[in-house]
Amino acid sequence: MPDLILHQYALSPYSKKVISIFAFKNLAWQAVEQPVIAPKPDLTPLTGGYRKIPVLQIGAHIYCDTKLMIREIEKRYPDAPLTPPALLGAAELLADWADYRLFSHAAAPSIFEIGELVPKDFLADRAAMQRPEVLAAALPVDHVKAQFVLDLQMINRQLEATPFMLGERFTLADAATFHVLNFACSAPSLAAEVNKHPAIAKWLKGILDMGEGQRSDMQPADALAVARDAAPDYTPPADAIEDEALPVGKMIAIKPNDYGQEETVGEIVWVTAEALAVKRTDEQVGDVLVHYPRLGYLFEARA
Ligand SMILES: N[C@@H](CCC(=O)N[C@@H](CS)C(=O)NCC(=O)O)C(=O)O
Repeated sequence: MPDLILHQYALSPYSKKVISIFAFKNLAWQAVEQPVIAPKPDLTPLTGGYRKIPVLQIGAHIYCDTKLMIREIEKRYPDAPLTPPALLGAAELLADWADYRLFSHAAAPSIFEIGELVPKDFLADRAAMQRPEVLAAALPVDHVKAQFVLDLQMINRQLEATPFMLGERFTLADAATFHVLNFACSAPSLAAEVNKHPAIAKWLKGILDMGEGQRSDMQPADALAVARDAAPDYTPPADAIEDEALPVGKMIAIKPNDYGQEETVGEIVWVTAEALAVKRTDEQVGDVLVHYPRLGYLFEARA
């Protein structure tokens, strides 16, 4: 049975980012279908609260946020390396732009248009994930769509010059840009905008044609059993640091600094400059080690 378990759902753009990397590396992985809206009773025993999708599970190790899970996949499966070291900084910066800024321009107009494809309570669920001040400051959907069209021009300028976002080969920058544009294409008017650019359409098709790697399906209860039957490895990584603000052994609460601010509470096991891992114990799955990136997350001491 493959070790990689991805908790995802078919409409989830960020899941497609990770799946494109499974495809690129031709990895075997198990797909667990999670609900599109909260509650997620077969996910939160693993994360302790975090509800965003996807979540990567490897035994009793739980990885939140795609930027962290992709680094972990790269570490564990170094064959067919994803991004050459000389392009990694640029790829991570571009991925951050795609995940946040490009996604923010694609999300509202797409959801506005594909209303019938999403569950009845979807809009209320997503509105409840936002901080009220963000909702109050929401820009008109036509303006946001116009920004997306401008983003396409920048992407096109690159893809007319090189086959991939950073040159001759697929990297993290492609995975991140791909998941947003692929999602946007589920809305007919945004797909029409994308298809005005043959270089983008060709690139998108090339990534879709890579497939999904060796995918098999797993029941949520079986994934919980995998976590219950495994023991986390608490060994700190070689680049672990001491950080006065995040002392090992202390209890902390972790939550995203943008939307979907459900907390994970756990005991700090190790910290690096860019990530940390907390131990938590759950009645269904026993001890798990939950991993978070530091970029994009808030940490608060707990008694
Ligand atoms: N920064 C996160 C963003 C993940 C994210 O926003 N995922 C969307 C779905 S693709 C989500 O969780 N939506 C709410 C939900 O599924 O409950 C990451 O990179 O993993």
